[in-house]
Parts: sequence; structure tokens; C-alpha cells
Amino acid sequence: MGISNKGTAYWQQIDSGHHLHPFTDSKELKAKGPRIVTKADGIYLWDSEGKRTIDGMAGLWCVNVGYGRNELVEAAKVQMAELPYYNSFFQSSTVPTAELSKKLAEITPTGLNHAFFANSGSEANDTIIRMVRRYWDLLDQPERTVIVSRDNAYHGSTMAAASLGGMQFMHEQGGLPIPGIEHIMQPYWYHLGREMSPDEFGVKAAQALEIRIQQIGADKVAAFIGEPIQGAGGVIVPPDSYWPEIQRICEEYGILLIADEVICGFGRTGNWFGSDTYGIKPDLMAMAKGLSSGYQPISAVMVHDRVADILVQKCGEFAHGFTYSGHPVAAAVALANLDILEREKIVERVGTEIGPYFQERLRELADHPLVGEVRGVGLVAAVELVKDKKTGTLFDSEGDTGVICRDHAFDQGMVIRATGDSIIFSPPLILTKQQIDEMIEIMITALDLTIKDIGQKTAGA
Ligand code: PXG
Repeated sequence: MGISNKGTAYWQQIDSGHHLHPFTDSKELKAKGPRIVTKADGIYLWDSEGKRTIDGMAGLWCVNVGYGRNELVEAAKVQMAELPYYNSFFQSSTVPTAELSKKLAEITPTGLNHAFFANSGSEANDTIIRMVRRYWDLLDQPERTVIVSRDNAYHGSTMAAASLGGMQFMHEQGGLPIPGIEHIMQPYWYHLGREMSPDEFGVKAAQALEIRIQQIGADKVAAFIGEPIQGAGGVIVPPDSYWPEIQRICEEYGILLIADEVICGFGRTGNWFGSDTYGIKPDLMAMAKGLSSGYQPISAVMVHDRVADILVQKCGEFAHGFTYSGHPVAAAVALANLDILEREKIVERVGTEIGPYFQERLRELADHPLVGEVRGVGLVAAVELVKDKKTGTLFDSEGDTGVICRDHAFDQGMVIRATGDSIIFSPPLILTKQQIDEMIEIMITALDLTIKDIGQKTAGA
């Protein structure tokens, strides 16, 4: 019963007939049919043709503890049998939801003591917009509505979250951004600042916030939002000088600082949160993905006492929430996931052992003739491919070379992503040194094959 066992051609046919995929050219996909992923274990995926691949992306930046964790299956099973669902709207809560809110208060930076639950990163960010505007409203400053974000940021796909994001191609579909969202430059040193030292550029990129606040008027700005490291934008690692300057500006103008930890959270950068890695003191924090290692859809907004006290004392009813806010099964799985991260000291291991090893090995690729920059922290990284290594000149048709390289890596047995011509890595946090060596070998082969392809094309042109 349930899932049929009819084989790849059948599943591809019904999927092509009925399933519209996210961020996908449906016509192109229908022509070739999707890869049907059927099972997974550790850092490996298998498809319906029996092909095994290393999952270099941890699903979609989320399966931090790896696949095949029976403890998480058990946690879901036990909670489903006990209480599969109850809401947290009408003066009620459930045991795992209450426990999870306390646990999150313990592991997040000081002062973030309250959790508001949702189901996705997008919903968490939508929640933040409403919360932030309500906060200023309650402080009798209702004109403080503008939220400043950055070009090339990714904060989700709902109308509000996509507006917060700084992706032009998303804004072009659906009349975005919504009013009250502004974007400043991103701290992308390799593309935007190579005539300066990284630290000089970091300060300059941060000061774009101060300049924009002055243009808008400080009394109209509610908050600044940023991913500690931009993920979907291409793993943009900010210079060390960037976040301290952003923090200073937020404090000086009294605006709220929002850290979007949807990718950086739960060990990815070698600390519990990207905010820990960069010394950011956020007023609000969005989290999802690694919170449950993707085993259940769940997200949260962590709220600092500074904001929570006002909301609790003055707001009355906060008219916002989702049917599945604080879903008990998702909360139980998240708790079990946090338990694994703690018990197996996974975060510490990323910080002191496996993360540094990964970064060190990846940096060996910097000598390859196709590679312009290797950047990353912990277990998140990008290898950016360029046309001219010496000058850092990008390819004319941005993205084509990245896709060629990505496809070669897949043929060699590793799933990775291409963002423009940057190859992105975000593997499960439990991978071994030997598996890292295997990934590097595959990447070298993929780079060599890519250069051959481009050479052949050029010769044939
Ligand atoms: N914030 C950040 C920083 C994210 O990376 C979201 C919010 C939205 O989360 P939900 O759960 O609503 O998807 C994300 C999601 C990609 C890709 O192609 C990245 C994400 C989602 C889909 C694709 O890298 N990140």
C-alpha cells in the first residue's frame, strides 16, 4: 500500500505529468525526467536506478546529522502514537514544544530566551517582519517600518521573504519587493572589492548600511537582516571586519539586528550558530533546516528579551501564527536531533577537526587553472570558477561553466550545487576525513573534465 514499486520510467512519467517543482524549468525537466531519489544513509543517497552518490549538499543545506538516524525515526513514532498533533493557539502547549523552546534558549546566544515556531525558513522570516514592525508600533514609533537587507541575500520564497531576499530574478516574478524593504551591497570581496584589502572592503560594505540609514532617516528604519554567511547567494564569506561594523551601526542607530541562521545554524560554521562564529549579538534569529536536520519541517524565531519583554507586556494578542506552529512531532524530532548534535559533539568536531580539514583540503584546489577563489568556514564552502585566474575575470556566460562542472561531479558520484560559476559544498556534518578525500578527488576530476570541455568548445568555435 502507499508507495508503488513500478520503476523509474513510471515515476518519471507521473512526476512529469503532475508535479510542478520549485526553482525548476518545468519544460526542461519534463523533457528529461527527474532523478528519483529512493533512499539514503550517512552521507550517501541512492536513486531508483541504484546509483549511489555522496550528498555534498546535505539535502538542501539541512541534513546535518546525516541520513538513517533511527533515533529520529523513533522520536517521531513515539510522539505520533502519543499525540500526533495539537495546536499551540488557544492557551495550550505540548510537552516537546515546551521542552524545545527551553532547549533553544539554552543553546542560542545570551538573551535570546523566547521561541516562536513555524514550519519553514520563509515563514520564520515573515514572522520576523511582523514581529519587528509590531515591536516598534508598541514603542510608539509606528513609522519605523523599513527593513534593510542585502543584494543577493536569500531569505525564502514567500512574498515577504522573497522581498527580504536580494535576488533580482525572484523580484521580477510577482511584483516584488513589497514596500518597506531596502537592499544594500553585499560583502562579496572577490567580486566587488579586490582593489582593497578584505578588511578595508568589509568596513566599506558595512558602512553602506549607515549611509542608507541616513538616506532613509534613522527614525524610519526598523531593522537590518543578514545571513552570517550568505548561503544560496554563493557562500559569500564576509571579511572579519564586516559584522563588528554592522553591529556598531545597529547599536548606534538603535535598530534591531536580525541574523538569518537558516543555513549557518546548528553547527555548519563550527559553532552552534554563525552568530557565535562572527560575534554577532542578534535581537532576532531565524532558524530552520538543521534544527531537525530536515527530518521534519520546523522553523523558529528566537527573540531577545529586549523585544520579547515588550511583546509579552504590551502587545495583547499577536495576530499571527500557523496551524502547525510548534507541531509536537516536529518538535520531538528537533529535540532528538539536538541531543545527537550534543552527545556526539558534532559541533565541536566541525569547529576543531573536520571543518579545518575540509577547508584545508579544498584550498588545495586553489592552484587549479579554473579556480579563482576557494572560500568557506567549517563545513560550508564555495569554489569559484573563473575565465582568467590571474585577473579574476569571470566567464562571459555566467553559470554555464559551473553547471558543466557540477554535472561532471555528479557523474563521478557526488551531488553538489552550482550558483553562477561557484561550486557549493554543504555536506552532512558527520562526514569522515576519508570521505572528504573522496570528495576532493571527485572535484579534481570534475575540474579537469570541465577544462577539457571548455577547451574543446573554444577550439571548435
Ligand atoms: N533563509 C535562508 C538563509 C535560507 O537559506 C530560507 C531562509 C528559507 O527557508 P525555507 O525553509 O522556506 O526554504 C533559506 C532556504 C538553494 C536553496 O538553492 C536554498 C534555500 C532554499 C531553497 C533552495 O541554495 N534556503
